[in-house]
Amino acid sequence: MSKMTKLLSASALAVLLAAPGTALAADSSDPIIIPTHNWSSQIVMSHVVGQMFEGMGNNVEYVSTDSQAVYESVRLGDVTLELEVWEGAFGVAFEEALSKGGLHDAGDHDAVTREDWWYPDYVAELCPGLPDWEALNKCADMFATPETGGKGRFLGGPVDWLKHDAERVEALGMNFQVVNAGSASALWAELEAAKKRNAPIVLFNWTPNFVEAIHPGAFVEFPEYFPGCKDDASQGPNPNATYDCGNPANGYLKKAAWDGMKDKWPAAYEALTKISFTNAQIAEMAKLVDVDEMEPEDAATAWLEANEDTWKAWVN
Ligand code: TMO
Repeated sequence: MSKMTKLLSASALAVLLAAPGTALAADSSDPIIIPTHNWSSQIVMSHVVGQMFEGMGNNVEYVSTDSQAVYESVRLGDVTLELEVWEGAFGVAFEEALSKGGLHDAGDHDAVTREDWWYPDYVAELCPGLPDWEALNKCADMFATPETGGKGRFLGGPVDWLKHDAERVEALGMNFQVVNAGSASALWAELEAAKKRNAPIVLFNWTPNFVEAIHPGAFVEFPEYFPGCKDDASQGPNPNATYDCGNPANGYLKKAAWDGMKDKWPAAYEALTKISFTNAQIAEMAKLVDVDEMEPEDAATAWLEANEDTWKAWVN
């Protein structure tokens, strides 16, 4: 056996020893692919975690991805993980992908979430009986616009968020029409404009978000969410329809990972399972962009500098 061959077999052995699943395993130098979407906290959080991974010596790439289709991408390993799985908007897509296999639940954030129809405080004076949905429905004509004919306008988010507002309107027999905003910033612009004129508005909002620190308001109370609401017509107030309920008022916020992440990037995976952001931290991430007008990358760097005690515990 030549010296060269011996050397080669020694390095082959090292590779074997460092195989996935052993304590010696090092993260792959292939980039960890992090999907970003169209709301600020998710983009900032993605860069926060991406910069953490880079600090651990990993390579990271970001790819802007549809927020429903992303679960199929994680399942197939086209992207490596998802940092904000909101129960209200994405519970159905996430669980569908889970049942097909290829991705898994990588743990909950500390944050408790809610996503639903929402109005700024002064609207309660214009429409007595709020936050009850039936009271809102009685005021429907007040929310009408030329675009919606005689029906009230519900200003929904971009179409890749909640897919089933129209089904809910139908299931509950509401005199409303869903109009989707093109972007999150379009929602906030319409909110500001309505507020200046003291005009009725009901729009999609969520928590944690920067909005709660600036615009006092409340979620509309629909029939309470129950498991089965979204797939079993016989349950709920309308025995012939699904989606006859509100979104969960205490929804989860999960992380999801491609099954292959654990073996390919074990150290980053270990950190991912420990990551857990609070409501206040997520609202702050949104604020850095939506109020302070920072670029998401810079907001992430600023967040990491201000919160070392939080994240250093996750990467060691
Ligand atoms: C998906 N979102 C957090 C905007 O509701």
